Amino acid sequence: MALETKKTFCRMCSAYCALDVDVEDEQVVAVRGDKSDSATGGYTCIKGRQVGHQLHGPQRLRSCLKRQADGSYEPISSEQAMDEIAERLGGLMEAHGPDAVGSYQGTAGFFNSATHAMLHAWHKGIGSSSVYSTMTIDQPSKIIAVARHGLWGGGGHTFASADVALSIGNNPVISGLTLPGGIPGFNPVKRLNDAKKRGLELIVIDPRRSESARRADLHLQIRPGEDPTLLAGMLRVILDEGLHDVEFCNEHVEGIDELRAAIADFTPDYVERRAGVPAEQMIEAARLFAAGPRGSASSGTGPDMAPHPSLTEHLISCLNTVCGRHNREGEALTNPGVFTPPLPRTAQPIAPALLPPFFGFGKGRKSRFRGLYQLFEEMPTATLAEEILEPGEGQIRALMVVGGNPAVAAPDSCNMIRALESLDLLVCIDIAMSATARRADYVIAARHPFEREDATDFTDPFYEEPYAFYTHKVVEPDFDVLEDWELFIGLAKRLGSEIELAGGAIDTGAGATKLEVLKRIRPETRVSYDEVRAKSGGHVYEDQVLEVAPPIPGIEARLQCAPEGICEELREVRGEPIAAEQEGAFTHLLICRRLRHFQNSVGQDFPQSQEQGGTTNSAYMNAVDLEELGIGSGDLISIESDQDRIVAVAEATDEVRSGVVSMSHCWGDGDLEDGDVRKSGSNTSRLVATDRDYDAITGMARQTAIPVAVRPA
Ligand SMILES: Nc1nc2c(c(=O)[nH]1)N[C@H]1C(S)=C(S)[C@@H](COP(=O)(O)OP(=O)(O)OC[C@H]3O[C@@H](n4cnc5c(=O)[nH]c(N)nc54)[C@H](O)[C@@H]3O)O[C@H]1N2
Ligand SMILES: Nc1nc2c(c(=O)[nH]1)N[C@H]1C(S)=C(S)[C@@H](COP(=O)(O)OP(=O)(O)OC[C@H]3O[C@@H](n4cnc5c(=O)[nH]c(N)nc54)[C@H](O)[C@@H]3O)O[C@H]1N2
Ligand code: SF4
Ligand SMILES: [Mo]
Repeated sequence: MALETKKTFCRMCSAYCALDVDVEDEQVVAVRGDKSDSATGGYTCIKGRQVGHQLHGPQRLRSCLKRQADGSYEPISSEQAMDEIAERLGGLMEAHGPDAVGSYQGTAGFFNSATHAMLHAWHKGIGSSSVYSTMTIDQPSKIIAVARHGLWGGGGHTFASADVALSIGNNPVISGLTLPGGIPGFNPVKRLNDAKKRGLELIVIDPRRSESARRADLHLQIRPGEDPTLLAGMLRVILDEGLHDVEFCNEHVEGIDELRAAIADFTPDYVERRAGVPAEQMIEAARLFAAGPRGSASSGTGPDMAPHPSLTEHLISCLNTVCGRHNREGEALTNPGVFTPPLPRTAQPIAPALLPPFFGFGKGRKSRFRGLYQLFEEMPTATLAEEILEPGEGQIRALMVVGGNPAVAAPDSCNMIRALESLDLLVCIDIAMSATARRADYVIAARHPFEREDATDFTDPFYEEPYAFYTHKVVEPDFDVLEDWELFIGLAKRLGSEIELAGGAIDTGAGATKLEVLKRIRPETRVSYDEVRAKSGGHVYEDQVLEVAPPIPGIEARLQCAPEGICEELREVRGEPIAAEQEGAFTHLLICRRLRHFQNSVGQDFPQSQEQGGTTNSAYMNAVDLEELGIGSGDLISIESDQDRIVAVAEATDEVRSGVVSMSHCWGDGDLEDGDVRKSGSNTSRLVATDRDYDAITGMARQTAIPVAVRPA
């Protein structure tokens, strides 16, 4: 067959780079960035360019598999697999109730436009609320911040129009992660360079001189985990010096005086002692940010994996609000969303009480652990292993893993592995034999993104323009695979349960096309799926740009600077001993990071990624520390936390200060013991405890700034 070039977008990370893909005989033979695409402009990374390997390489799952008594796997048809799985799920639910059936959705699940909604609808249909996802081991505190602070109807300042951007523990140059107002992950270097050319001042707060920090005008190299202290100090400077937007605050904000009192003791000297940022530098950053006049503070995973993440995120909201970084009446809302409902966007606060139930916390089903509750209609993932292992009412006995790899991703991963291995039934739908799949009773071969239709609905709010892309399939596999959500239709049909979506029920007997499913998930969109689907490639729907409307009269809401819990937690933080001044067994802090060549556990087996990025997740440390330990780059070290110990390969870097170890996650092949670290890396999640040092609202474990002792191995 002739060579054909097709347009699609990469779904390996949330940068969703637009691609031109050469296809011959249903094989991807070449992948290039689509230069004509207005969102990503031809940008791709080394991971995305190896998508052909991910699709057609020897590791690709080409059949569903069933685990045999001796631990080996035999191929099984998807129909037969669903028959058997449904039978076992039915039996377990009859014996133990529906909550005994749980699910965990991972990152790849979010990159399939239909999976998240279908998974939730399937769970509602069987009556089980045991839904878990990466949302609660990633940045749940961002949603909690909205729930406590409230939201501005007219949206916040975008990066494109910013004079200043404050980026806290976010490295979009590598991660591609876009957060509102932050450096866009879509073609990040170009967007950052363009912004700097027009005068943007970039402030980065990061313990590592990251690829983004290197490009900053001001880099505050904070001690890991001290963001609440530093941000409280910056807010104090802004409020003390009267640099805030007094008019906006008087009209729309509540609790500033209480906040002011709670941060009074976060003096520049205290911040310097505790967070390791020189007082003058902190003051300069506060003044620079407040000067604006446009621009936002935003954060990534760094501060959200550290202690007090929900407090940190609240302080970030406060920084934006007291500086009035919200669009006013008549200003342009450059991206109201394309796949969002056509609701009015008004210049007024939306009070927490008026937000949809999704934002609620501290209610719903109560976890059996740590007094935690359901969040975002899910249970907190930091409790999943315990919910599986602990006998009693609500114990999970069957788990469906969808586009995720909890064996290496979950906090306290050894406990997670024990939990996965103890299940009555583990089903994993994946495109390859992941560390989790290798423990499953049934492995369902999933459709690869290039074998699916998908839309940019997941990234819809994050573009700077009303951009959308609906991709058709690039290739059709000649083997038996399912889309993740087709598994749920198949199981619902066999169990006789329903799948009810916002726009109506799915006929589980007849099945549905992807387009039908998407329309039912989001029945009201600004631009219809049909219209977006009819276009080849990505498109900007310029007529969707809105002017922020006048406030709806009669709604008296204010943004909250001191909602319940905030001032108390600030005082708690202020009362803590200064970690840097304590003597103890733990001499270093291990921080999280992303690696250019790998996406969590994905890509560790890609040939070019291995060639350029290696086959391990090195422990990056300052050369002074290595010398003190008497070890060199490439030597094995032992890293011990109060939870566990791992072996890792040390690597010298001048990007972190003495006392810091920077190391990526999701490596190590799911070993309970030290595996071959040089060949498969080591799993930092083994060092993470779930039952100490967790966020009281989200249960988020301390996945960065982990106190560790480092020794030669
Ligand atoms: N210590 C520590 N722990 C962390 C983090 C950290 O920084 N430090 N980060 C946390 C964060 S932010 C996250 S998001 C999680 C990641 O947690 P997970 O999402 O659970 O981990 P991934 O490795 O991304 O798993 C993706 C899986 O999906 C599969 N896959 C790829 N494409 C498809 C597809 O199209 N369909 C299906 N069905 N499967 C597919 C891949 O083969 C892989 O097995 O880890 C968290 N854990
Ligand atoms: N190449 C690549 N891209 C990815 C991924 C990947 O694994 N590889 N994973 C994807 C996923 S699941 C996610 S959630 C996103 C995450 O996207 P980002 O949040 O941008 O992820 P990182 O690049 O790890 O950036 C986090 C930064 O926080 C810093 N940091 C660590 N601890 C602290 C702290 O205590 N305080 C502060 N202020 N900073 C701290 C780290 O040094 C690091 O530079 O990336 C996604 N994109
Ligand atoms: S940054 Fe790389 S992995 Fe992410 S979408 Fe773009 S090409 Fe794919
Ligand atoms: Mo993530």
